[in-house]
Amino acid sequence: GLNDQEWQQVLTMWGKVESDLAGHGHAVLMRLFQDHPETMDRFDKFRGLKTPDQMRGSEDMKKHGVTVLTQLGKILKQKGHHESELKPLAQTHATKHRVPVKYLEFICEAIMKVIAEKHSADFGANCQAAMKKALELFRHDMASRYKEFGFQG
Ligand code: HE5
Repeated sequence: GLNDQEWQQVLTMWGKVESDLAGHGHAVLMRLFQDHPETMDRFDKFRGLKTPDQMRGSEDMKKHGVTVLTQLGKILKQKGHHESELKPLAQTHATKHRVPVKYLEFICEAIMKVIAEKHSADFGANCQAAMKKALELFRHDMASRYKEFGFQG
């Protein structure tokens, strides 16, 4: 797990993400789809988006970015005691959206990259390490839940 100081670093940084949740969320999805185009296949809604310009202009993508980061923020704020927030998320992602664990890793990488781009001055090595740990914990616990729902992911 993370210690108090690490959680504080994570949540302080998340406060900066929340200053423009839509901008960060949209950038995260753009980055995810650019680095790993196969992840787009999970989204019926985004199938028509072919070019970076179309993605940039998509209100649906912007909206979904807010949805994703809002939920992740709720989870991070539990500082590891996130069972009740995680369970419904794992359930839909395992049984309905069928999002493999690998894709969760990809989106966490995209989140790290977007924060690094937008907040380079405030995202030093310690803070990066803390955020990485928090996202790894999230993924690890999602993966264990996936197994309970019978999704090997
Ligand atoms: O499951 C839901 O609520 C519990 C529905 C809305 C929702 C989705 C849908 C939420 C709150 C999240 N995602 C949150 C979330 C946090 C983590 C970091 N997601 Zn989610 N997703 C939804 C992630 C990670 C993640 C990675 C990938 C590839 N997610 C996805 C994919 C994904 C899809 C396909 C959907 C349903 C389709 C949709 O809403 O498209 C606009």
